[in-house]
Amino acid sequence: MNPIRRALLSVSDKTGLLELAKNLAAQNVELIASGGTAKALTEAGLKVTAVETLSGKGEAFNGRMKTISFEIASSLLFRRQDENDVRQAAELGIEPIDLVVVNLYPFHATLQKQAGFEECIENIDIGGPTLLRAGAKNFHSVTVLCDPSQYSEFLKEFNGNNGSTTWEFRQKCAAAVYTMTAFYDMAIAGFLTQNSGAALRYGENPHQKAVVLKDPFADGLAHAKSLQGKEMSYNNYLDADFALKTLQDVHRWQGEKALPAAVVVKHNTPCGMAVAETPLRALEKAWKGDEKSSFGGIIALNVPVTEDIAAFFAEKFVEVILAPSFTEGAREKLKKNCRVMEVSLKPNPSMQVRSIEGGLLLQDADGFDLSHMKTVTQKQVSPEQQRLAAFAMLAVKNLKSNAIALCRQDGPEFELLTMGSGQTNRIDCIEKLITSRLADKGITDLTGVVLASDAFFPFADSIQVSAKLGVQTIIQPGGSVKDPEVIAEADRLGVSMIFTGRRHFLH
Ligand code: 93A
Repeated sequence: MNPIRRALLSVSDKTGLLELAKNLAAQNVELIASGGTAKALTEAGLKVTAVETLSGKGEAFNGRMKTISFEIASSLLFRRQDENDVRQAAELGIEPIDLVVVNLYPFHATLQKQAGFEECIENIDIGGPTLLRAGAKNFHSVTVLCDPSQYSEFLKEFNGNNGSTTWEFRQKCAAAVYTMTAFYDMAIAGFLTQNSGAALRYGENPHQKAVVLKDPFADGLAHAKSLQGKEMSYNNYLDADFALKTLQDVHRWQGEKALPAAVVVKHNTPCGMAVAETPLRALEKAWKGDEKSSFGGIIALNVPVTEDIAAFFAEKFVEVILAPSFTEGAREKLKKNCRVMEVSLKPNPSMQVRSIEGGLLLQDADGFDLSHMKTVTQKQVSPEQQRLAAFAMLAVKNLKSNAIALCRQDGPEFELLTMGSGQTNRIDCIEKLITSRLADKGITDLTGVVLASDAFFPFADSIQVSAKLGVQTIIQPGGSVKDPEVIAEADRLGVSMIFTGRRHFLH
């Protein structure tokens, strides 16, 4: 890239500004700046071009218009490597700007100090993001700095590359700009949603504020139609999300000839799940997955909810029912408070976002692929049992790690018998949760049952405990250094085992 010749500076936070500007000026870079920034630079004895020299107009509307102009945006946007753009820029009298140094009005700090509504609105920066986003789009030729913490690295680049920067640095800066404007806009969106009366009643607990931001580029639960009942709460959304995703997995696993399926979720945990010949049988079996917990649960069904199905809930308390549709009769029959939502069974390929302190984690959704299933033990697994094993794997995929699921089949019907999840080790999951839940339910015969684990067994002990319970078939991802030992133990105990090659941690 050519050396930086002209820089545009417009900063609210003036930290590090003078040192940066002095370094630029020392290399004969022209400094163009907006009102307050220009003042700070001039006072330090630096020569500055006022931004209005380029835009042709001074600040207006009490600062709402400072840098927004055809001329300035063009200086940032035209493609230096494109003959036509270069010719057009010359015709229009547009000179390139090679460096943008902007940081935004302190919207977050304004919110934090609990300023009034008008002050918050005035602190929505429009010109700053425009400059940054324009420069970032053209990172091929433009360097964009949106935070004082970037200045020292920039100066190293600038001084080490004859007054220029590397492509890698510019691309990294461009990504930082779009990250910053995304978070900036998210804060504004949260603020306005909260103020517009569209906020949730509260967050996870009554003292926490919360909103749902619907991704306009996706559909799915956040956009689902709420037909009746109380307003969806923050926790309802989280649980409903688990119920729907699990149901969508079951639906995919079933393929074209789908039987009725039902999922019961409690506290982010699918504790009941069944496929049966009638919706009522599916519901009954799913409900009995963990009868103690199903009370107050979230239900997802893959069939239209009719009056018959609604009657199932007459004596039961459930928070939310999700289904592709509901008949009028069913809606009348369901309790008034029960939240009723129409959802699609088609999974949404949107990005998964989780928050950590000071940031977000983004990842693709966890896809379900059992094409690499293979039996690794001497004892083989029949095709029928393989189908049950796949069902068990999809159950465990939707449980919080470490997770174990036990599933059984009765002809065309499948159900989650019991599960253990959210444990810090796998052996406790089987020894404590699974064992006590089986005892609770009075189940002693596990013939035909498949045990699924979301991740590999690091030791053979889980195999021993499972076999002691009577488990004869296991499905797990495999991939442990101890796999040979685990397989040998399964062989010794006459247990059959399938490896899938795909782990399903859920944290
Ligand atoms: O109100 S604005 O959105 N309108 C603008 O045209 C504009 N251009 C830059 N705010 C604008 N800015 C922001 O002003 C910058 O992002 C920066 O935060 C601040 C710098 O103003 P000054 O140089 O007058 O101190």
